[in-house]
Amino acid sequence: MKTLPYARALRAALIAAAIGGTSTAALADIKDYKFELVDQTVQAGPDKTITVRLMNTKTGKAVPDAVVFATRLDMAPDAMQEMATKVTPMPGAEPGTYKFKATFGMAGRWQLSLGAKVQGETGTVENKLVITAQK
Ligand SMILES: [Cu+2]
Repeated sequence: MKTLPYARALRAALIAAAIGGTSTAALADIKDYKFELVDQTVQAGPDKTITVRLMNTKTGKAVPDAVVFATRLDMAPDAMQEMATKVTPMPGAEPGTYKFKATFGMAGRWQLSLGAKVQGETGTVENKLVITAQK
């Protein structure tokens, strides 16, 4: 009697593996997605808007409805990784683009670390983009 639940669990696992294998083969890879900046530069100062676009590099199309999160914005490109600023998501972006608000306290290069979960894809898109804040 002890073997029955085990057999059932094993069969369920095999079916899940078969389904999982089929669906991943049919879908794009998470590496086929990347972020790009809509504008490469911002003005230095408080409450500036950053707009990024999430692209599917295989189709060349922007990807709407992804769960996008900014994990960090700092001045690592100008050797000031300890100079970090808060990044706040903002609504109202066009489909496939994602907006954030941040204070750029200093002119120079800022690195934005982004992550995204794409519907129907396993894994996380992770990119770092460099934005130049101008005086
Ligand atoms: Cu700085």
